[in-house]
Amino acid sequence: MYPQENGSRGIIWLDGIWNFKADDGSAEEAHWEREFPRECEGLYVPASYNDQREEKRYRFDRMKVYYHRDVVIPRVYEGQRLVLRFDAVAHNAEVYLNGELLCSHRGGFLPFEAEITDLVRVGEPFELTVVADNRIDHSTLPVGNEEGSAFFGSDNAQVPAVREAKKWRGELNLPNFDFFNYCGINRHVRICSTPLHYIEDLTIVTKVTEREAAVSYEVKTGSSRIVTEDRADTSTNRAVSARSNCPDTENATGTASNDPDRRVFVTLLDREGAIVAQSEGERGELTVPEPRLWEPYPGDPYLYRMYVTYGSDEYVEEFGIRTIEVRDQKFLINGKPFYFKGFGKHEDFYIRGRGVNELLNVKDVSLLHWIGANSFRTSHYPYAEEMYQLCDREGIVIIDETPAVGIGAGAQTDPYKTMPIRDYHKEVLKTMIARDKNHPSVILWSLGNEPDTENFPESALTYWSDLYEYAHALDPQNRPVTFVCCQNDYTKDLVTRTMDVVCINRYYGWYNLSGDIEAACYAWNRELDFWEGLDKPVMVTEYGCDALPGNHGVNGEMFTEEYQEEYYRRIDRVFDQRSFFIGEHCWCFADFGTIQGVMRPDGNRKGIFTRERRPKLAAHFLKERWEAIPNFGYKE
Ligand code: BDP
Repeated sequence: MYPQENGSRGIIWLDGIWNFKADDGSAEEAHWEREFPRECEGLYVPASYNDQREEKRYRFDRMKVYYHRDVVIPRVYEGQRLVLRFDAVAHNAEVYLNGELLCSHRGGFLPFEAEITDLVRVGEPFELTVVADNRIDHSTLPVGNEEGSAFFGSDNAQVPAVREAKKWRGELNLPNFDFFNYCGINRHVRICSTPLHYIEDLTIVTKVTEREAAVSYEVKTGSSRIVTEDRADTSTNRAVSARSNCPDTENATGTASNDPDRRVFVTLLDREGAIVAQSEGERGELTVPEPRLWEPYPGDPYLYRMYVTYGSDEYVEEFGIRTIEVRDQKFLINGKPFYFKGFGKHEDFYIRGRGVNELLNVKDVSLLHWIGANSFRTSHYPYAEEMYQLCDREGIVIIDETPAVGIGAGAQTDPYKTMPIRDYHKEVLKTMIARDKNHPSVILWSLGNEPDTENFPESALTYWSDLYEYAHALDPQNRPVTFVCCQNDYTKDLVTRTMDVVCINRYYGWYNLSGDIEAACYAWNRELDFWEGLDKPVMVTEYGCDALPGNHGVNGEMFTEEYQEEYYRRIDRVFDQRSFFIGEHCWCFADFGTIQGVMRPDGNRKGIFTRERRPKLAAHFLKERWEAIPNFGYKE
């Protein structure tokens, strides 16, 4: 559950300057987790470490880095359950408390936590060390390239000297994806307090009938391990004093008890704070007469609040009432056909790298409103939770994507057989859905981006169908599920057509048919003829071209702002001719940092905005276009 500060819960923020040192090869032997070296630097958390200092290694090396700080928990937290929560550490992390391993975590984009109630004494400092590993390979998501070839390299392995040089160079950390591998403690670190018996999870599902909505909820409760575990052999004052605050330790089962002090009460409030309905018990259904539905901006993204109490614990969740359905080649929100206008994005900015950036989120959502967009995809990983909260509130629709990007290693090897990611991919999907399930802004799950589906179509079908079924089974709201198909031979691909929405990334007029927008339009038409024959709604989740800001030309050649503007203007006309075509996401919202390479002058420059968020020429065209396209009923 997202951390909350309220009458029963507190937060100790661990953001700020931490001690930092990159492994120089001696960390393991010298046990830096126990004995943090005195000679170290101060680095800011939360943010990627890569661009904070001028050290070349921080940008290029494959390595572990160590973070360290002292923490004191104020005495006012005595008797509370204490949990250390990391919103995201990229990619793999180990956390040590006073030199002892507390927990480890795989994957850089989802939260993890560990209870520390009985491991610390309030009022007394303890040491926290975090080891973050930036290494990517065939077992990680996103996938790293083990073949030693750069994503945007011009390496010609036919040349003997090149082959030899690569061998000589040895292991490099090479992404099999097009964004900079920003790493470290990228999101907030907090110690969160709750009462010893606490609300562990809340699931909300809404159903709308003609005049009312049924809001069903399920509350999971938990108990601190100091009251659930046999702690007879523990002699710390901490545990003893906590126990004495808890009269019924014998009854600590992890579910709500019959004790009237530990029952679940639920109150549903409207936006003004007026009580709409109330209930008691861990699960139930509340009725909202004449509900105000959550609608994407410029409609009203109306949010209700569910206030839950359990014993002395309380939690408030904002949620929306809205329906989602895919039917007759349409994507329906609240029963009305929705047209997606927007972008694929990145979490990316100067100096902070992939670090959580709420200020930038506000700016980006403001720019989405300005340009008339209504949606984006969290390409290519789950974003920081604060962004989803903002989008719930501002009425921006989200396609929520797992970090499964780069599954494919060339036509020779079947990635579904050689990459050990199947179970891990499922685990990531599960955690993402568990994290984001209550957000009204999330309307479609994306299982991954641009995997190989062409060279090993049968393997691919087995792999993705399994995940597709799993996502449907996991999501209490049963949202539609998709994955994003890359520019391959779509006639060979068997997977894309099995998804609820066909999502395609296409670069006609850029990587193919380069510089020829007329031919690009022709290719688009031919391909859309193919998709029209299937009974699925289709949208483009990426199309675009690099434009260097300030680079102009009367005849709009590649890399000019004019080319980018004309590309969108003409291709969008093709989309307008097709009724089953339900949306357009440009690639990309803003320029972003990526691995260096011959096609990447200072990053990927396909942004409609520059990296500092200034509009390029195409932004003005899109604004005019999108302001004239309504959210609903565009193709009616
Ligand atoms: C697509 C990828 C995206 C890239 C984009 C590009 O999904 O991550 O940044 O191409 O080449 O294939 O700009």
